[in-house]
Amino acid sequence: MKRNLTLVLAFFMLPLAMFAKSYVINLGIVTTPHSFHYMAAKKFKDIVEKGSGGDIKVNIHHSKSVGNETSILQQLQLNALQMGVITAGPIDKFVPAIKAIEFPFIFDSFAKADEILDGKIGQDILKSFKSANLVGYHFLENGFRNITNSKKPIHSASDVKGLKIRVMNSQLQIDIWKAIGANPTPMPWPIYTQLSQHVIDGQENPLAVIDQYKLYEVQKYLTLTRHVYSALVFVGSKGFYDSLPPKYQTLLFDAAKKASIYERKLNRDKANYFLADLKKQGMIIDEHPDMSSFRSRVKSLKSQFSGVAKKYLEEILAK
Ligand code: EAX
Repeated sequence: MKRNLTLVLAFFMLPLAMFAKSYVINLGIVTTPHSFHYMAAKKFKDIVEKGSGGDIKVNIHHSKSVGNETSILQQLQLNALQMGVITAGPIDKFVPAIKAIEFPFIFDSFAKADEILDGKIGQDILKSFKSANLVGYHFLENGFRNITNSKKPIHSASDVKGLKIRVMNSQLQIDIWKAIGANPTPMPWPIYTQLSQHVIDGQENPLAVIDQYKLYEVQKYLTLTRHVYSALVFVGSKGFYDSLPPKYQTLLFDAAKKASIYERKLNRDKANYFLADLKKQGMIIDEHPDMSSFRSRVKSLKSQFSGVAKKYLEEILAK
């Protein structure tokens, strides 16, 4: 009798299982599988595929295979891609509020960055992504940005004068390096070739990125300016998010949070390694630049802020 009941139940349950809706997330990043961006995406993939019992499949498209970060954001708006791990810089054209956390020298430690990004200000900025038809799931970490160049040692801001410095596709980043005295050129990542061909003299990125992309082969000088705390964001398509049942909406937020916390730890645990490796690779490193010369040249940029970006920046500076 019991066996018959089991067979009857299996008969009716099987078709239901066959009709369980499945979803595909195409996730775009511009960096290689050696990057922290990729490691975060892989952790996200593992959590989502396991948590959905296989109903959701995540495909990671790395190494700029689906376009640069600005293009990935445009595709997310159209639900042509469903997720991305994107650097905060290029996001500011879509979500102006995020400029507030890209301002120079507002964070002097990882703890301070976490306090703001995981606190009310950061969460409110993430919520504002929906007005750009995007979902801001969670902040993760690129790291503190430092300047490199192939021409000369940079100790103070005056040494930057006239250098062609590549910056991210962000008006704020252009303005920062103009104020410091450089000749900034916005350019999508990656940029190794342009550096090797001396189309540009220098660039600025966290130590992990400088090391992982072997920029020490084409950049002789590194100055530890730590001028901007560079956040990454798990960004999603709002159209895709809205198509999901609530249980999977929750799963994506939970997976993005766990993957972000995992990636921040990876990045921070290796911070000393990257500096040591860059020294070993022969870079000439100024570990104690004249930071007041840099700070004094960028503080007036606050006057360019308006709207919510200004509101959040003032709140951060008041903390
Ligand atoms: O890792 O475009 C950039 O400079 C960003 O830092 C990107 O995340 C490279």
